[in-house]
Amino acid sequence: AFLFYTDSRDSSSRSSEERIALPLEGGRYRNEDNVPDRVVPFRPDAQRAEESSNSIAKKFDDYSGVLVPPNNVAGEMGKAVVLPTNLSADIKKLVDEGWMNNAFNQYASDLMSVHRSLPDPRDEWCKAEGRLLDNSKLPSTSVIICFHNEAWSVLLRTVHSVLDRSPRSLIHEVILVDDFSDMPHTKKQLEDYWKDEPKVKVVRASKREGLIRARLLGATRATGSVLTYLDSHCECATGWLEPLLDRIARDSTTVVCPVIDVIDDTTMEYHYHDSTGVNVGGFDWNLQFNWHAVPEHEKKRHKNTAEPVWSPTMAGGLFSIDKAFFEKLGTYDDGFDIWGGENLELSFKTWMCGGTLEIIPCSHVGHIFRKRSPYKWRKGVNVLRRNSVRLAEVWLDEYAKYYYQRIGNDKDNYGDVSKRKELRKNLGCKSFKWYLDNIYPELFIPGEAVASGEVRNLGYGGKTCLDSPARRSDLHKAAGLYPCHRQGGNQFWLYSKVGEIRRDESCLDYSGQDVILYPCHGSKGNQYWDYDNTLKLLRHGSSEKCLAINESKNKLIMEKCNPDSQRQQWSLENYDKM
Ligand code: LR7
Ligand code: MN
Repeated sequence: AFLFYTDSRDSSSRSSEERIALPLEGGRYRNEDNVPDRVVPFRPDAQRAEESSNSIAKKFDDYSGVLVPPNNVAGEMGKAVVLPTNLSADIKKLVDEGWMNNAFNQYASDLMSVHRSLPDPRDEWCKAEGRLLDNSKLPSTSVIICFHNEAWSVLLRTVHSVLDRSPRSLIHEVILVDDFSDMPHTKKQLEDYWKDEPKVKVVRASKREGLIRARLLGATRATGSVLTYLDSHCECATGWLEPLLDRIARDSTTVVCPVIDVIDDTTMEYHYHDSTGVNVGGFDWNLQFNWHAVPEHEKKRHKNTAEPVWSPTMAGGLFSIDKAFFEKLGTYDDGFDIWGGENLELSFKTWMCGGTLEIIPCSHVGHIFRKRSPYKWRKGVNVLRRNSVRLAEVWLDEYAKYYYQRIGNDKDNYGDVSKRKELRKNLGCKSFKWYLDNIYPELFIPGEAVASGEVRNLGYGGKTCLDSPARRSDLHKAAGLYPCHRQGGNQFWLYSKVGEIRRDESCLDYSGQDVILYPCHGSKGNQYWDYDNTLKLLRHGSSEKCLAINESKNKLIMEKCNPDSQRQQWSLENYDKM
């Protein structure tokens, strides 16, 4: 169900891309800034991108390469802005700077109106009479948008899309929380721009707080009875708000998320999911959020695909919650830094402490997904790991160990979580086991595996381990080998009862060519590995060959089984000790 961006399209940002961290699974990162990988969007079908391709580019070709923003004609109806290839050096420079500063094509955004039109992405089902409570019965909401150095046109478009596409009576206020930005346009210029709009308020953090504490700051200033959070690079589509508020009006313990449509980082094209393509949120034992298809047990609860669906987790950035319920749940752990982990915290406690988390297919909001963080992270601290350890300590009970295994059992300093534990106790929340059994039964539980840890080859002194490609987008590429490092992460594997060698939803797979990682299918065949703990061989199901390393120790190969060849011998950590 995943499609991944390729990096080739944004060659204009190559120079800044070189600085990005290559994340290793297991929460370790290859650069010192500890910048995590971006959340990967679920991509709606590629066809639609084709359809709405180049009309704008044609128009721009007439400008002989000189484009001066704001142009205000580009991108209408959510169409792509495709810059001509013959840009003058001056313009090219601006385009490059836009990429550098924002990690998306700011120049393309600047060419569009801050009120640009979008297609109506809603299913017909959503528009039927009587589907929703009357507006007069809905609560109004404080919309909270936190930003750190957001691009001017993108930030304004986010706010205008809220104001332009919501009934005014339902917008109690829009709170812009400036998380200590230093770009000049975020200062007086921003306040001046909104001075005649009483609903828009600007709140400033006095130091860099990070997204999570910035959101809490927004919440303390908000006076509406519902809080709606948005990232600062969104576009709300027609009818986005009413179906969210409708659910909360009916039950104030329901936390709701819109469908997150994709605004292309290069062209600003708005791609939307129709209701048959809605995904729900999950996570893996690395405590990383992921998307997956609506499971069968959930489909069965519905007559129509546009009905609200239960979701084990939320992506984090876009949701509405009753303010009193949010406070009752203890908002966010304010020991979380910058970014990450807070979405799972809120998801787990919503379910475990008496609420419901839903994705509302009738509500659509676009979000610019980017491939790297444009802003600074704290040096020397692995923020994401710290947040995740806090999360695991408080909410995961006996399951926390599966996360710790993935980080080589190195919890590092995660601060004091006693207050958060107390909160959980006072709320009388259910166990994590209850959550897994009832809300996320499809998650693979590592404890059900036969072995867990490294898969070490015994040839050449036994120093080589099975290692996965670092990036999730390298799935389907050959599985790798690397000197054993004993830190979990990319060398952490599970050998399942049914003979899979797996990590999360990926399985070691051989279909006659390279040994690769492929989504687990559960039907043995190419993913079946029979381990003989005496001979140490890993015999492959459908080919009957054995897994081996080549003589240069840099490639996995499949050979006719030969118990005497050390290159075919493997030891599986914790075999039968699980
Ligand atoms: O220090 C910071 N201070 C901030 O105010 C860092 C960031 N921010 C702001 C930033 O300007 C932006 O508006 O916080 C927001 C989120 O940061 P992004 O957009 O750089 O990150 P992201 O889009 O990858 O964020 C996703 O994951 C985060 C994990 O903590 C948060 O939960 C974000 O809200 C979340 N975004 C979404 O859920 C939108 C859909 C992405 C998906 C899937
Ligand atoms: Mn974002």
